[in-house]
Amino acid sequence: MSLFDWLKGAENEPAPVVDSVDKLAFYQRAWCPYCERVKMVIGELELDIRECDTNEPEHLQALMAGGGQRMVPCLRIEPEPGQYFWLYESADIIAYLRRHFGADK
Ligand SMILES: N[C@@H](CCC(=O)N[C@@H](CS)C(=O)NCC(=O)O)C(=O)O
Repeated sequence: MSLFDWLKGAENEPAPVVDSVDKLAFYQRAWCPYCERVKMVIGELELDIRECDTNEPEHLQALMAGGGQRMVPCLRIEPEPGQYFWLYESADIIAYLRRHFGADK
């Protein structure tokens, strides 16, 4: 959510549901405890999600341009080809992965 949306009191748009982990990309970087928290759940659920390390300028630039913040972790969700939703906050990412890709999905 942008600062402008927040000032207007806009609700968070719900993250779109996708049918495959191929439509996800996990933006993270080393030494980030919040990223590690999400990675543990990705490992537990045995999900093969593409990782994008924001120490690489190309990935940092994509995150900032698309998501609007440099903060990691961030899950990029692609509900339609070329259309992206950027989900920030480790707790929200974990809840999303468990809900849509967990054992009781
Ligand atoms: N509440 C966030 C905190 C995430 C966070 O603080 N990430 C740090 C890295 S450990 C970050 O990206 N800070 C902003 C920056 O470095 O520009 C979450 O749980 O995901």
